[in-house]
Amino acid sequence: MSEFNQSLNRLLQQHETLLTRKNEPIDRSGVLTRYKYPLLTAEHTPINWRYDLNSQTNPYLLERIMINGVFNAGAIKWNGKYIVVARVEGADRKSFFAVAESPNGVDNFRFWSKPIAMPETEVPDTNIYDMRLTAHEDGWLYGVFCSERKDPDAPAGDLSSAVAAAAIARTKDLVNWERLPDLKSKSQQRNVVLHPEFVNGKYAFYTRPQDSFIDAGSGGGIGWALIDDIEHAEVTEETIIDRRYYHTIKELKNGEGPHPIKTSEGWLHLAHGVRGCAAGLRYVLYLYMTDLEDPARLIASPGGYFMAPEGEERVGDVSNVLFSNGWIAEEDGSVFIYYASSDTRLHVAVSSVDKLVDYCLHTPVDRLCSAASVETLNDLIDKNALLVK
Ligand code: M1P
Repeated sequence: MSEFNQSLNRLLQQHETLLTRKNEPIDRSGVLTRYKYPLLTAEHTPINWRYDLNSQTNPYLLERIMINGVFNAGAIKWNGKYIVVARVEGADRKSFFAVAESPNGVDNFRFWSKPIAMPETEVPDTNIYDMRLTAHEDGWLYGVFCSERKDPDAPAGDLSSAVAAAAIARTKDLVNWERLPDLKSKSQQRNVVLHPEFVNGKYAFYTRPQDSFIDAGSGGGIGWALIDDIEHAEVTEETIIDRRYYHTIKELKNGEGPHPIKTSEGWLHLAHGVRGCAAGLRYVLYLYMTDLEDPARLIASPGGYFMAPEGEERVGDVSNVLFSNGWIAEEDGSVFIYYASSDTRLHVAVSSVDKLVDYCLHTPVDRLCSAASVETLNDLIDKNALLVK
């Protein structure tokens, strides 16, 4: 066998070993169970996406197209399979979407043969990322994602300023997508999510108004807007349903994760919160709940974070970041939370609707100052003291 073929066989075998590696739960106590291995990384992308497999044109068997990371994935249970639509980022900084599926949701994820060729609007996207999937009651499967374009008003020489908008596409098979016009909004938007049900006969979006590409600024937090026509979606009225507050985990920015899960106690939401610190921005995940009849009315707001970066999750392309835009609620009540760490890799944590709702309804709220935190602690200590006489 030629040296090229030997190297190729070794590469294919190593790749197969990685793809079929069994995952292991690492902590079964508490509100969720993390898993030992990331589900998807750059190394999980197919060999034939990265290598030219022709010995004539690639005699050294080098990667011709390098992948930087696989992260922030939308998720859905589809024909009995656990599907993620991952953000795959090339070494050239361009992100695109690719579908991967697993038989059990915790390992053996395998990419479909080709990435998604997402149609464009008249104004081409420079970068697309962070798709939220919504199987809407209108019968379509929607993908709402961020479209990033260079700021047309940026002064000459400014090659960084960008504009973020919410892009909308829909599909019946996750392969062929119909692109609809972007969500029209007075402000820039990122982390926009489509609610799965009509509300007062309208489409409902979770929004995240922002002053500029990076800065949420006066945006206030996670917003809510009802839309008449999904094919010409426009935010006319926007109310803030989950506010940001000084000296909290979301003081700088927050954003809706995947669409909320409907539970008997209300809509269960997963979101990310951002604060600044000496090490830069720190992204953590938190939960909240809204009313079943009025999904814009906050009914539970547990204080603090629900998940923060741990161990290797802390380090990556953009360190100190946990981000989630996908989860799957099973019929048996279990919840698979697909979260990414440090804009590099995708993980799963498993919990249940019952535990997550219990967490939301019984974790004390953030009372926004140290003295109040001590009071909250002392209340619990005093209640516990009555039990241990
Ligand atoms: O780099 C961290 C995250 O930054 C952005 O999120 P947000 O708009 O809330 O700041 C997004 O680019 C996201 O993809 C990224 O993970």
